Amino acid sequence: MLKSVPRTRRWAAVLGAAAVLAAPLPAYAHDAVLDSNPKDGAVVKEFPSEVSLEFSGLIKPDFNTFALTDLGSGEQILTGEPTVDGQVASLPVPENKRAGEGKYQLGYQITSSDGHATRGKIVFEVSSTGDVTPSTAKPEAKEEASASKSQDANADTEQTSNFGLFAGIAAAVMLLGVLVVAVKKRRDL
Ligand SMILES: [Cu+2]
Repeated sequence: MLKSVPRTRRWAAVLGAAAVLAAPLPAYAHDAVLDSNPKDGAVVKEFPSEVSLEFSGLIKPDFNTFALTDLGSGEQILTGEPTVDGQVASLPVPENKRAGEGKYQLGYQITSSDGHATRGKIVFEVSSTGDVTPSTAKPEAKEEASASKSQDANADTEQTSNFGLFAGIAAAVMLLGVLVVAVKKRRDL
């Protein structure tokens, strides 16, 4: 297959393979929620005046949304674009939006440091019985990659980029084969 290919083109392929292999691999680890206020699963006495999420990477400033939902009624209390400060995104809750006792969900979609949309939610409860801060509860961070399992329509971003990654690896492997053939041919000369 390579016999008809001019030598210079063969070496161009080899250089291409080297470039692909030398290129830094994209980060696999997407940003996750490290901490939040309120914490996921927490029971608080009063509705927080501000909700915030701390992510594992620097949040990109665009396309970030928070949504507070009353899980009892299903009603959305508040949506808005959070203020981003490094790894922390926060949204103030106006006094007239601070609801009473009940269970609430803070849903989020942020653009994580690798440029992918990251969605997820935390839940908390407002109850006069007192504060309970879960010690082991981890915020639920749902990356697009895992969301694809649940056939979520919005999971396209991650799948597309993963496909690009696999296509890149496949191309690198193919070009590596070209490199091996080229080296073998040289040795045979
Ligand atoms: Cu990602």
